[in-house]
Amino acid sequence: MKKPIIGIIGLGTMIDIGQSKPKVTVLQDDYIKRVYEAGGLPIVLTASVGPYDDEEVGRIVELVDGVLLSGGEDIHPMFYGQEPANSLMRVSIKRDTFEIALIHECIARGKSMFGICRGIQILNVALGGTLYQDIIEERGRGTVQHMQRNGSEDVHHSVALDGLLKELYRKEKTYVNSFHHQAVKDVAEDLLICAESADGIAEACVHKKNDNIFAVQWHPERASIAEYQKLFQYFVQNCQ
Ligand SMILES: [Mn+2]
Repeated sequence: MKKPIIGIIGLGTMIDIGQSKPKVTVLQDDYIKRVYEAGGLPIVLTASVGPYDDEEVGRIVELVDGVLLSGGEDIHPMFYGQEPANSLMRVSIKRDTFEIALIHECIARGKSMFGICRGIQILNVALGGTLYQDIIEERGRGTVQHMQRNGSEDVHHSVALDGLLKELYRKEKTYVNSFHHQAVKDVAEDLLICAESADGIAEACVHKKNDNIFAVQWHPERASIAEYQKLFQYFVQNCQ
């Protein structure tokens, strides 16, 4: 069987290379490795140029068998009808624009998608949902800690599983790592929440009409945990 080609979105940033500080597109190797280990062929997509027009986005989606929506910057609240709050961190309007177009194009062409961290948030926003710009600011300090201080190989808070995630994991509760200060607030109509933290934050979702489109709020790419790799295997299988 031919290996599916998986487009993964890189992050636009500045890095130090010797004496210069060029703007580059970077992508953590963890995403690339996990996709390859699960049987996919990873390629990096970038929002450093553009905005791409509809035809260009269409050509990119034609080329890939699935898209991994990776983690990264905050999402600009203009895309869900809000003004930026003081707690908002670095954003990339170019990347938001590209990913929203990509999500609609993937849905139109029946391509698989897997969202991680920022990925669940952009999927929700693209489909009409809203976000907490900052969980602590909007929900208070009584919430679960979603920005863990220990390493990403360690799991941190529990999640109650339902639907797709309950089926994949064959249990009702598990522990995940957590590195986010934003989260899904109003869930888009087409999405179904399938994991939730103890404070009621949406931690995973699946598209109501296409279960080949799903996303998690944690970082399964950062640790070699069998449960985490199951998500990549499910995604890559969907892409075949
Ligand atoms: Mn969390």
